[in-house]
Parts: sequence; structure tokens; C-alpha cells
Amino acid sequence: MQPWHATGARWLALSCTGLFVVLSPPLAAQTSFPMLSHAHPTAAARGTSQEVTLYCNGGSLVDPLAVLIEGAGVTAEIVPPKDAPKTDPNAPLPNVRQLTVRFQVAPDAPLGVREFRLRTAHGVSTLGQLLIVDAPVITESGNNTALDKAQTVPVPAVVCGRIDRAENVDYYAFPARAGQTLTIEVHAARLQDKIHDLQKHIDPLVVVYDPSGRELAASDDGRFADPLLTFTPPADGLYRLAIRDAKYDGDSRWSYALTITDRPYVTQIFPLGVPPNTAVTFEPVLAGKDRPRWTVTTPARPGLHTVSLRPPGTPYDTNPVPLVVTTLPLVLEQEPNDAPAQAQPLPVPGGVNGRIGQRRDLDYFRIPLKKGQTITAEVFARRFGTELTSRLDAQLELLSPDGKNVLVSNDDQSSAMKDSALSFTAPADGDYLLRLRDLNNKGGEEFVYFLQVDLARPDFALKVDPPIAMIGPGARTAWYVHLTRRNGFNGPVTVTVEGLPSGVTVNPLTIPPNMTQGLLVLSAADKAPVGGGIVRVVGSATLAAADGKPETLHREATAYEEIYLPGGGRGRCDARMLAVAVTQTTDILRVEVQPPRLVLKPGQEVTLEVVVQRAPRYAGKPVTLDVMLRHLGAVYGSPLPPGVTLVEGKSKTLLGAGDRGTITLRVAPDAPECTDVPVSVLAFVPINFVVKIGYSSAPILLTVQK
Ligand SMILES: [Ca+2]
Ligand SMILES: [Ca+2]
Ligand SMILES: [Ca+2]
Ligand SMILES: [Ca+2]
Repeated sequence: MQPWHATGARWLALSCTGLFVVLSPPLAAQTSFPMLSHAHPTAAARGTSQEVTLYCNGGSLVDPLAVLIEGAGVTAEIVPPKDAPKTDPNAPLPNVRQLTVRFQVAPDAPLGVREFRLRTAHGVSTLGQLLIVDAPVITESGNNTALDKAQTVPVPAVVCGRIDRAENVDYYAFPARAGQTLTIEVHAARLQDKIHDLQKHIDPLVVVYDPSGRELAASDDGRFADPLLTFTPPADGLYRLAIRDAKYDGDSRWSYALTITDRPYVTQIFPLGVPPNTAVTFEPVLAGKDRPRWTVTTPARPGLHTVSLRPPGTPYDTNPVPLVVTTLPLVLEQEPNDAPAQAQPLPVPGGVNGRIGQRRDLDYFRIPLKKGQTITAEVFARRFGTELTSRLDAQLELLSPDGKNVLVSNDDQSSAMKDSALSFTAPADGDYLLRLRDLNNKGGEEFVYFLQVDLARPDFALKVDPPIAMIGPGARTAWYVHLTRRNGFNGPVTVTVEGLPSGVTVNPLTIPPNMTQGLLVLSAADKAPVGGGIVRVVGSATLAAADGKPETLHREATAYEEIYLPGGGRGRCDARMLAVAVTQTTDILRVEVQPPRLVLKPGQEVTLEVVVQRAPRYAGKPVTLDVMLRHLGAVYGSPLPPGVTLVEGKSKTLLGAGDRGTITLRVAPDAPECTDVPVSVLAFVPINFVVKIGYSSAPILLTVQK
């Protein structure tokens, strides 16, 4: 089974007709999984054991078994609940809305936000997040709602509280000395961006008051919507701060972690692009301080990393900073480079670390290209959901060798990605120009960037929707794999799943050259034990390298975390953790389909006979069939090969209380041939107005031949 938005549109539509119809929600399912809303406290310190209470909006936290946590250095155990309710397989799950777990954080655990999921006997939770810090974690006292009732905390500290109702303002007092550099950072909005069901989000704001109660500093949106501010106390004394929502709103699920520190805070790291496993001397931009020079060894693996630096002579690490580890030749930007005649030569392939150092700064680079050569140029500076938080909103242009014509231009790769990227094929030999600037002509020390220019190499990326799979003994569920092909890559990609729990198997999958999606059916053996864990989905493809020798690329899939949107829509955000669990028996035991294999001709139609086998407790309750992942008319996943479509009018997909349905597929007269493409039939069970759980048939191998 797996969580998907049910056909909530029908219910919403009916309830909007104005008829006096009282609709019961389709709360028919007894199988469920916890939809985490928040954790409190939402931070844990290195070298400590921290009790954290998890809360869920939907589903139930009953029968907890384990906490799955990404990365190294953090483990957790479940604090056995007092008076844990007993579950009855023939009755709905008892509502358990909170659960305490104890996180154990190693002294050297990497700092920053950690993804976790709770596994219960009935499913795997939606995404939870815990902030790993290296200062004491203090929890809000609760009666700190006025300036004169501020809760006193030490420095450094990470205070965890909640803006739990409208007009809640939380006050904290902290000792400070004249001339110190203090930094205050909030983690709240960034965490909520990845919560499955939290329609209304916090927009936190922080105000700092001097000992006399006068406002000294304030920050609203310093790290995306979260505040970040640095200030220097003018005199010794007890300073205070207020944290609240910018619109004075509140919600019992709005937890925050507020860091108050006198340690160096790195607002930007320079250089951003670094070679692997090398001692690099960084010039970090520190809040309120001069630029020091710290030499630190870089990570060994190429790619975007989040790391903490250790300032020389200190026993602590800085806040996490981004690094782009690359094997390309690297240069440092050299001013003046503000005009085509001053353009700085850049090797191709190669990368340059630079800054849009002041207002209206233009940075020109000269790249020698041969006729027909294709390059990609990409800026790393500011990316939502990452630690790339340069103040630069990049605008990148490629100009003709004389600098007179803009041939390609890009502002944002996407609405969430302020960073620019472009590709270009040279029409003739020449020294072409790249020009980088800030979209709003702003600039400064914190406008750092890494610009990478590479030969357009065929490549790919994978994403999996949904991110969790929950399977009862003998049952099956489906994952949809989305393939992004880059720079003309048109080869097949073989997809495997690593780390499957005992008793779970998956079909072989190779996404053919003319497709960008594929289906994984995860099957649990009849006697598979309850269990589960984090898995990796890896795609492999073999390319012909420039020297003629074949090269195999491996790319690990990321997850699409499902997000409720106001009104019942389905949003998706990026997450890292994919998890599979074998659960107790589910509402639907099996989905049987005949025939199990299809060999079709262009122009042909075929009808699949589907029989759904229910657990006795789910007799007579609603089930719908589909071959795709859809919500409110939008398709979020389809394994059907090109030219093959579902014929809605000839299919019987609304089973209601019945057990039998049909799926009719049509092959277009001009459909291309394909061989053994896995497709399946899903039986969906609604678990609330908008979330549904999908159970899959065994994979059906579909072949089209003329
Ligand atoms: Ca509060
Ligand atoms: Ca804000
Ligand atoms: Ca510059
Ligand atoms: Ca310049």
C-alpha cells in the first residue's frame, strides 16, 4: 500500500453544490500510517540524548517499532508509551496522536537538518525532521509571553518552542557583553516546507531589545522565510528577544528552533566550488567580523555537500555551509572583468569562484569553443531547500565573440531555483563570452557564486513517487520512477532497489530509450516478517565515452514527498529518504489481473479482468482501480508506454463494494514497438478526504509489436 491523495474532488464538489447533503467522509480504511505534523523539541545537541515528542495529524502513532534516520551519528529508541492501546485487526486503529522517542546524537554527528521517518506495525510515517546542533537545547517554559516574563537562556543555546496560537509572542532573555558578535537564527518555515499536511505555514520574525527594552535589531526573512540576524551589544546587560509570526498568526503545530550564539557564524563560504579531498583555504564571510582564512580538507565525493568547518584553534564546528565538490579545473575570478575587452579566460571544461562584489558589477568570462561544440553553463549560488543561500539572484548570458549579441540568456532554472543554467552549441569557432550579473543589479560580499562550464555530457537523474512503500504479507505496492534525460542522453536506464527488507522483492526495470517513466512493483512474501528500513533506488546506464570506451553512470534517486495543498491539491517537494516496510495485514490482500502478460498490435484494444481480494474487515467498502497515479485529473505517474492509453469509458474502475472490475487499454495505430514494459493495476482505498492508499497487482509485462 502507499499513500496518495484520493479522489477528494468528488467530495469537495458535492459539498459545494449548496444541497443540504451531509456527507460522511470516506473513513473506511483500517490500514493507515502516521502523517507527522511536527516534533517538539525540534533540535538535539551533539553528544546528548534528547527526548522528542512526535505528533501526527492523520493516521495513528499506535504500535511504533523503529525510527529510521538518514546519515551517520544519530540513532533513536521509542519510549514505551504508558497505557498503549491494544489494536484489533477487525477494528479501526485507535487514535494515538503523540509519541515520545529518544534521539542519541554522537559527539561528531554532522550538524544540520536530518530527515527521519517513524515505522509502525501499520506503516511508515511521512517525513519528520530533526535539527542537529552543537549548543545546549532548551525548551520553552510556556509562560514567556510578555517582555517582562522573558525566559532567561544561556549563550550559546538553541531554544525550542511553539507559536501555538494566534497572537502568541515568545520572549527570551540572554546575557550579553559589549562588543560581542551575537547571531540569531530560526529554523521553522524551512522545516514546514516539507511537512505532508500543514496547510498554513509560519512566517517567523525576530526582534531584539536592549536592556532598557528599546528595539535594537529585527529580522523577518534572512534564510528564505526564516529570520537570521547578527548584532553587537552596545553595553553589557540582559538583552531580550521576541519571536512571533509576521502576521501574528499561530498554530499548535508551529514548532521552531531558535539559535542564539556568540560563535562565528558563516553567512557565506568562499570559494564555493572546490576540488575533492584537498586542503582548501577558505575565506568565509562571517557575520559581523573580518574575513578569516581557514584551511579545511574538502569532502571526497563530487557533488553538492553540506558541511561544517572547524575554525582553527576552536573545539567547535560552524553552522553547516554548502560546498560544490568538482573535479573540473578551477580558477578564481579576477576583477576588472566588467566589459568584453576585460573578459577573464575560463578553461572549458572549468569552473570559476567569484562574487558580484558591488552594485551593477558585471563579470565577463571568455570561453574558447569549436564549431559544433555544445556546452552547459550553470551557476551555484542560491537554491531553495539547500544551504546555497548566496544573496545573488543570478542572470547568466552567453554573447557572441564581439560581445554585441546575447545568444542565450537565463534567469531562473525554475520558480524554486534562482540559479541560472544554459546550454549552447557553437555555430562557428570563436571565443564566446559569458556574462554574469545580479538580476536586480545588487551586489556585495555575500553575493558569492560558483560558475561551472562543462562539455554537455549525456546524463540523467531519477525521482521516486511516492517516497514510502508499506506492504502487508502477500501484498504489493507500486513506485513510479521519473527519469530526467540530460544533454541528449537517450539510452536505456536499469533501475534497482538496494536494502529491501527481508521477504520483499521487486521486478527488474529497464526504462527504454523512448520513455521517461518506469514502474517498480514491491512484493512481500506471504510469510514476510514485519520489518523495514531505508532503501536506495539506483539507476545505471552505459554511455559511449569520448575515447570510445564505454562508461557506466550510476545515479541515486531522490524522493518526491507528497504535500497537501489548500483545497485538497497534491504538491510535491524534494526529500532524500525512501523507505520500505512490511506491515501487518492490510485492507486489500491481493489484486489479481488476467491476463498476466500482454502482446498487442498497433490499433488493438485489450480488457484486463481485475479481482480484488479484501481483508474481511474491509468487505463492502469503497475501492477504485487505475493504472496511473492521478489526483484531481493530473497524472503524477504513468508506466504506460508511448501510444498506449487507458480507455476510461470502457473500463469499470469504481468498484464500490464489489470485488471485480476491468481496465481497457488501447494501442494507437501509430504506437511504436516496445518489449516487456512493466505496468500494473492499482486498487485504491480512501483513508480520508484527500489521501488514499494504493495496492498493486503483480507487474504485467506489456509488448507492442507490429
Ligand atoms: Ca510559545
Ligand atoms: Ca519571516
Ligand atoms: Ca565580480
Ligand atoms: Ca566584474
